[in-house]
Amino acid sequence: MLRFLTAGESHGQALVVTIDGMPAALEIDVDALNAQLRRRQGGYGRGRRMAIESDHVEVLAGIRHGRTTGAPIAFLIRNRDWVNWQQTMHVEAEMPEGATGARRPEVTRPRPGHADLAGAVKYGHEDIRDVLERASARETAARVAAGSLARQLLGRFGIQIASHVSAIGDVMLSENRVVSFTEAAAISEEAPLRCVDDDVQKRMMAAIDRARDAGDTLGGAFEIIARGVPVGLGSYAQWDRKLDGRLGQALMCIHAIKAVGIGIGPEVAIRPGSRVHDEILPPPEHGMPVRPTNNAGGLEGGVTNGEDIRVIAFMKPISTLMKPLRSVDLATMVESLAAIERSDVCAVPAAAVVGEAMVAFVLADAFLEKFGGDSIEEIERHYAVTAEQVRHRFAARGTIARL
Ligand code: EPS
Repeated sequence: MLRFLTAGESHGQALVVTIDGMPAALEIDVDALNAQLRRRQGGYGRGRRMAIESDHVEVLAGIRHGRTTGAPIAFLIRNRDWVNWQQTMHVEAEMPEGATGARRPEVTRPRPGHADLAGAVKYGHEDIRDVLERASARETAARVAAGSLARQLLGRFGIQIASHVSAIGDVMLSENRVVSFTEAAAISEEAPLRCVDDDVQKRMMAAIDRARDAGDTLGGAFEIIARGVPVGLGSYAQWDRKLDGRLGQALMCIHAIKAVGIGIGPEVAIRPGSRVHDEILPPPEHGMPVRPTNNAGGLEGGVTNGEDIRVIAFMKPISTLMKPLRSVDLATMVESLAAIERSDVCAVPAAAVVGEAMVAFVLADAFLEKFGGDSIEEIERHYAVTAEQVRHRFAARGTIARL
């Protein structure tokens, strides 16, 4: 239903993103969208690039008089850093007159963990810059723009998304600490790592400082929580319609994410069934049965069950190390230290914002599948009919139970 494609190099002129499938007549708040881009730029442990950029979208298509038209939407996010890179990144075959910045040497020593080696071999590049420019996590700015649009569609129907950082390296929230949506949503944007526990956050920052001093990097984990998601998105009926699988893909494809869990995630493998499955209890009055726990993370059989969606993603440490690992210079095939590119020490809080955007996009896609229409008005009608159907079903059962 919804699709997006991005283009752009980390140090090229700009990132572009095209979003197809957004219904007509959705009011768009461009400031709110830019606020999401700003959130992505933050977090303790980021490098100098984020001091250069001030990401914001220029709307090129698909929005008129503040509302979507139903046509594809296109955004442009300029790279301010472009002025420093024109001599290295120019599009023209020959360096154009007046190109600014510095002419940087070719990158020939692949960084372990990055796409450098596999990408250079796959595409036949001598200069690894042709790989790293596109493999860079800079691209996630474009995803946040697309996801934030999806988020505004979801918001129209009362679905909200928040996240929190639960681990940086081996510093983490205690295992049984369940963070509610309200707690995650209340985290101040000023919180350096967007962790709900101040003491843990201080220890996380100290761990980042230690990694920086050692020329090393750190990964971590973050959780995304979506509230207000109606029952019945996704389906158990076919593999590619299972929403947990679709969310897994959407998070796994974020740069540096190596594992994803739904609900209590890998913990399900350890606990007995009696401590994994969420019991189903009669509602106090009428309506859907209630669930005293949400270990399933709002998904059973690949279908939303009306509880909060909870997904956790695990990020590896960034692969540019200031104290580089061993590599091979592909120009000479001699062992040498990996290349050093300007980079972050830790980008987990930024990845969490990207995670929110990707989850928003997948949920909006599934939402349109179930309640779809070409305009907001049409979708509202479909949504209202389904909500009434669910209400009616349980109201009727409640009556029978009382008899
Ligand atoms: C990023 C921009 C990049 C990096 C980072 C994410 O900018 P630069 O390469 O100019 O410093 O800060 O990307 C990586 C860590 C990576 O390995 O690609 C951004 O906009 O988020």
